[in-house]
Amino acid sequence: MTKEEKIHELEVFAAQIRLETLKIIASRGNGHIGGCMSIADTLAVLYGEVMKYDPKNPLWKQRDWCVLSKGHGGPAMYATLGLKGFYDVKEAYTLNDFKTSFPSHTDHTKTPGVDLTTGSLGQGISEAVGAALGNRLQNINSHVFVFVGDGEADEGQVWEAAQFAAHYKLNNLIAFIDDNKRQLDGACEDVMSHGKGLSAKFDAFGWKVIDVKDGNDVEQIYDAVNEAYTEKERPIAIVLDTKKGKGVSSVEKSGAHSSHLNKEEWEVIIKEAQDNLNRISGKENA
Ligand SMILES: Cc1ncc(C[n+]2csc(CCOP(=O)(O)OP(=O)(O)O)c2C)c(N)n1
Repeated sequence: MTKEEKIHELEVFAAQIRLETLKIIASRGNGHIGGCMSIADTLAVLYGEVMKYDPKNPLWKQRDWCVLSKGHGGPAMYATLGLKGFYDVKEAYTLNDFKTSFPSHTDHTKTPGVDLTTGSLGQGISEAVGAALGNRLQNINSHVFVFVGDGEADEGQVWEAAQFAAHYKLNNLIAFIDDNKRQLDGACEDVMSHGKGLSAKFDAFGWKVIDVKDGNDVEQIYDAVNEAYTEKERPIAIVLDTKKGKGVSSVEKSGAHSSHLNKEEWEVIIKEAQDNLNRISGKENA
């Protein structure tokens, strides 16, 4: 397969993740569309190409790990894992129901393939750092990937984890910083500015930093991961310039953190995602 064909396959996968994520959230009626859509392309690159894992053996010791420190992106993770065969993706159409295996925030004890439990912002990156150190101490040759939100990066705990990871030279840890410029209450710049920016901060903490100009472009994300793999000493922060709600035009426009939609509104955005999938996969003219 050529690189061009692989990239196209990943674009299709990202569109499938978006569609399934929306169906999962729609089953509940409300949820974090914006923060799920901004990470769909990176999840597609990870689970479509980069990561080693076994859907039939989610706890395989040699696997790569993926931690959603911004745990409210759970539905995007459930769509990805379901599409890759960890379970039937339709099982996740029980989002947040009583006794469901698919809570709104990712929970290792409930969902096959979810590597760590997250949801209290700031904690997931600390858990990921521990996993990376633990895997290294066991001589496991793998990577731990972790998603951190730009709003989440207001949490002091993120920077304790960053300092620790640099000190222990955890080059098996790759953090994706979902720099979508928005958090729950509005623009990150207005709520709590990151000063010179998240790239400068991770650099100051001793990480290798890779800036991705379009964090919703699978090829740029894929190239960034390959560059990250060449780093021998430092943990790596891939700072993704993303769009909150990417692919859902109404949410892109509003920047909404959590969306409560009525039946008609759900139909409109699910149709948009289905149309996008058809267009990208080339089915619309078939
Ligand atoms: C410690 C903690 N405080 C508050 C929340 C509630 N909360 C959930 S998501 C969110 C905003 C996070 O913003 P960001 O990390 O930028 O996420 P994104 O915009 O990518 O969805 C907040 C405040 C939480 N989950 N944990």
